[in-house]
Amino acid sequence: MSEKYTINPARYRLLQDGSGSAAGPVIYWMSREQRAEDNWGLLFSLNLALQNQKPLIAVFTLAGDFLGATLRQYDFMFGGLAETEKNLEALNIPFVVLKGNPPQEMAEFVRETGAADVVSDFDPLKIKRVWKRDFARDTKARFWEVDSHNVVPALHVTDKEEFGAYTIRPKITRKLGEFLTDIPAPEPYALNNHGIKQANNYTEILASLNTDKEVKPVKWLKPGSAEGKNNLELFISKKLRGYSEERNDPTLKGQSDLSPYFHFGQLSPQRAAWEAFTRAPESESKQAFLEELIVRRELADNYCYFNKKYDLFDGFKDWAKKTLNDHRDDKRDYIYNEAQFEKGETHEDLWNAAQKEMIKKGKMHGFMRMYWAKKILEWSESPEEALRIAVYLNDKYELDGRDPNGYTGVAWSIGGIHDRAWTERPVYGKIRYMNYNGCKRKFDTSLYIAMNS
Ligand code: FO1
Repeated sequence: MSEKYTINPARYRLLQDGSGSAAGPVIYWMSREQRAEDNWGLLFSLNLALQNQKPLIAVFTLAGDFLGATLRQYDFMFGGLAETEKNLEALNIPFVVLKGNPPQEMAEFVRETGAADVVSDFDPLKIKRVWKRDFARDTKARFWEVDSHNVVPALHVTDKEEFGAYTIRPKITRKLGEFLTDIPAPEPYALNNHGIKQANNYTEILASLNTDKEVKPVKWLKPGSAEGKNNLELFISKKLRGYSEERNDPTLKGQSDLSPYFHFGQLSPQRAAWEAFTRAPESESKQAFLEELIVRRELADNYCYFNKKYDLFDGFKDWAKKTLNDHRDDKRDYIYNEAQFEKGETHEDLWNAAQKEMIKKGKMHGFMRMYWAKKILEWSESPEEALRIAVYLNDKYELDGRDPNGYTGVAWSIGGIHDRAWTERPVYGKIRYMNYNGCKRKFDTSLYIAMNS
């Protein structure tokens, strides 16, 4: 189609054809990508609206209890949505927030407005796929999906679950020339005469949620697209050069701290990759950052999309299930329950410090998250219980919880997903082992403990 914004056709797909002839508006169903800029889903919606000379409305369906999210995550999310609403308004695009059961609310809104097209964000999480399935069954509108999260669209890279970074990396790398590009900026949409003037009161909405208010918002990281961009700029100009040495030292501030902005879609991973790729000098650190940002992140989406049991023991590979079963009855030196883990009351100061960092900061250092999850395997009564506790704590306290990256990280640590078999040992079997001395060799553990006690 004669499109104003050039979008690679591999980024979008028609989920369900519909009459499309309805006189109503185009709806962009914003969910994973909660931003006005660098958003292929929004640009695709603008192209549709322009082509069909229709109004365009952006809609966010608010689930009151999203996978156990607490005040901490909703506070960060609403901080970003309030800013995005203003950015959309500047584009003359109204932003409607619908509370209730998302697929039903969306189907109802489509009926009310007589919408012809609904555009959604690609998202591999089970909950989102259920929303889309239920919505599709209950609408006549044409229903699209756009991948605005992955540099190379997840369903274009491969059509199956990949074994590991080493198998997906070449499939991504050879397409980077085509997909790692700049992203056009949207222009104000003149055609909107919808009459919707809805200023959402996010303070009220937040207060109305019956979410766990014990997990307080974090203060050290401000939400929103502008702040996400600021942190990206800071990282590229100040931290990137030391990234490869410092990123695995939890006593340093070497990580990018961008994952909460990616998780809520306040910042586009492609924007981050493009800026780093075009502006940073060639270096090992730059390669390491792009590996994390592109290969590891896409591998996580690939795992969650193609393995529907991504947060279950049964989702592990046969070799891993066998080895963990072989050692199911091994004697555990220590056994803790969820509450003891949650309070950081184990015998080990290093593990307790990591748990305290998660509770206090809402973001445990990436290196420590691997060690932290592996010790939960070692000190739980079963691998299933370990997996459940790790996911529960990660999603309750981490700003970037409930994310494909998080589920994949826990499955790597406890179930050896994307990893290989190692020398067999008690409890772990052939799952890769990590220990205190390994941490001591990598960083100053007593400093880390002091920083997080
Ligand atoms: N996405 C939505 O479309 N609606 C919500 O109400 C919603 C709440 C929410 C709360 C915490 C959280 O960590 C994520 C939440 N998300 C919500 C999903 C988020 O936008 C991302 O799409 C996925 O979590 C990443 O795949």
